[in-house]
Amino acid sequence: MLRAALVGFGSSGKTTLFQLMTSARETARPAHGKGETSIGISKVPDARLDRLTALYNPKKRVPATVEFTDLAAAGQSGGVKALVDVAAYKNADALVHVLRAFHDPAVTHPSGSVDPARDAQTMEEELILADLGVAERRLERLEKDLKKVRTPELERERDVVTVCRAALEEGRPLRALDLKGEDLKRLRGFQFLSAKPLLVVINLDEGALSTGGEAATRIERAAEATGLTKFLTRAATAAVAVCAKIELEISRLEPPDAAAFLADLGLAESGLDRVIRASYDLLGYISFFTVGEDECRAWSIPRATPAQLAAGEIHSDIARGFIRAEVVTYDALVGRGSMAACRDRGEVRLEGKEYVVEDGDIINFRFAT
Ligand SMILES: Nc1nc2c(ncn2[C@@H]2O[C@H](COP(=O)(O)OP(=O)(O)OP(=O)(O)O)[C@@H](O)[C@H]2O)c(=O)[nH]1
Ligand SMILES: [Mg+2]
Repeated sequence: MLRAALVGFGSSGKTTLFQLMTSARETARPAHGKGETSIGISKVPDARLDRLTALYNPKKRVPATVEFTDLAAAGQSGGVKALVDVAAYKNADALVHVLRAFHDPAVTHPSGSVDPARDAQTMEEELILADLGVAERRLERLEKDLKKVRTPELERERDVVTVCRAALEEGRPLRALDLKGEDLKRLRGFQFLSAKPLLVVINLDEGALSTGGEAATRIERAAEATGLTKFLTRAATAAVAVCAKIELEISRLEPPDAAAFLADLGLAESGLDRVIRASYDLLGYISFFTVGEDECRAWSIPRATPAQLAAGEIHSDIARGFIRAEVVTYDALVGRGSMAACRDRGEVRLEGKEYVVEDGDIINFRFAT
């Protein structure tokens, strides 16, 4: 499951977005007081799962999920340093920076004025500063350890962390570094915040969202208007525009009314759909499906995941006892109408554990217990 953590200055709309993403009402207590975190689950909308469910009429339909973490004023004056210690932030696959671009005299901005480009820059600096602290502490330790025993592994780690520290000192986030393979693995344990992919959610005025045009153009225009363009060209950074408050209100309407309101705003999809899709694109996540009369279910995995690892997403026993994966494409299954028909036409492939799972694959894992 993908884990995303919301960061952003006070009153930028984090909790509003959290509620929009997780349909949290009374069920999950949103974070208000300082230091309080709330964790919620978001169901990933997927028309393919709807179609498969219609085909199998299973007892259960289980969508893929994304976990969101919300913390009050996550990023304000030293707040980011505190994030380094919160497990949900350390373990997040991606950070979602909720950036205030809406104007509302009733909602005070902690810095006194609405300036998204400044806030984006400040957040970046805070993430970098927090990581710099982690890197420096680690280097001190490593130097001490290296005085006792010299191992190639310790030396290599010191070299990599030194490269990181240098980048951070120059004000560069670690996600902009081109680290590979073993070095990337060495860093994973530190859970550097500036190394995580960053999705910027621009929280716009209602009016700014409805100025028509394609969603992509709208985001570009918003990014330009808010001085974010330079910031967004960095590696592993993407943006999406929402109007959290109005979209939350819309999401609580009956579906036909909600669709009509979205259309009025010139939006083809809900805020939930857009933010989730942007997160999947940013992280390069794809979905595969398992189907049957008991359950039709979507699973999400990073692109280029081999079959055995994908099986582990379902259960470690299935990965361990992996024999073969029976694979059919979504289009083939929906086109033929049943697994049996696909089998008759030789469209069900038998794949080994190294097979790279494709987006939309329908998989039946055969395994030994
Ligand atoms: N006008 C307008 N108000 C918004 C929007 N999004 C959020 N708000 C309002 O701004 C206020 C703060 O929103 P929250 O979602 O609580 O902000 P937050 O980032 O969680 O704030 P902290 O938890 O204090 O850090 C609330 O009154 C929201 O209703 C928006 O898009 N437009
Ligand atoms: Mg909040």
